[in-house]
Amino acid sequence: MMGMRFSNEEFALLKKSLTVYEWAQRTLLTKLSIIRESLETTHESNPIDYIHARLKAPESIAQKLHRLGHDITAANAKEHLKDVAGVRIICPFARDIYYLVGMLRSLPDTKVLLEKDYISKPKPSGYRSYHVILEVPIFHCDKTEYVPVEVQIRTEAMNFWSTLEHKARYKYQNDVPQHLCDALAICADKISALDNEMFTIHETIHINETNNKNN
Ligand code: 0O2
Repeated sequence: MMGMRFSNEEFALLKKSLTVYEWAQRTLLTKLSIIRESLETTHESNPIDYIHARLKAPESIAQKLHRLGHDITAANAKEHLKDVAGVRIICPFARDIYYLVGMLRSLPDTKVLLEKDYISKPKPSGYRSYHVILEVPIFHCDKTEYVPVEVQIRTEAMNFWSTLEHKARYKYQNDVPQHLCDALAICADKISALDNEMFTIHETIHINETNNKNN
């Protein structure tokens, strides 16, 4: 267990670098809240329901470094982990997720480092979400540093599933009994079907509204 923690010296270094991640996260959140407000005025229904942000806890950073086979140091966290700063965007429908990904790609001076589409290709667990790792420029101490922030974009239904599955993995320390894995995988498919059905209903309502306006 001791091997899975930062030494005091490394912990002090990590705390310093966490400040930079926090600045990057805050900068991105400001950009996203401006996008959200602007969409409020231009779209009939906002493609962003809400936004949640978290910095990975030092214990989780240590566990992930250990899992990946790296020494638990602040330098390794910086080099190997791209999700120390995380932002989660919850959208009404899957279509909105792809729309927002397009927006993230167009953000000026923010680079896209990596994209993972776990919606068109869900993980074997059933996990669905779209991940974009952005590099946010932060000017500090006379230089610009590009700081990674992982953005996870998903629907409320995908988030509901993911939260429960995460809880199961935490409770069983990543060794979730097979019958629960199977039940979760079935729920993931049902949730995806539900998302599609809700979207169809939404589109029907929208078409009827438009027809009524035109008549
Ligand atoms: P936390 O507590 O959310 O920060 P790896 O983590 O090794 O699978 P990688 O390359 O870091 O791989 O990124 P990946 O797989 O794209 O996903 C990283 C994050 O996505 C995870 O961070 C989770 O938040 C989420 N995620 C990915 N797969 C699953 C899954 O099957 N179930 C759930 N509930 N979430 C998932 P952390 O560090 O695991 O956890």
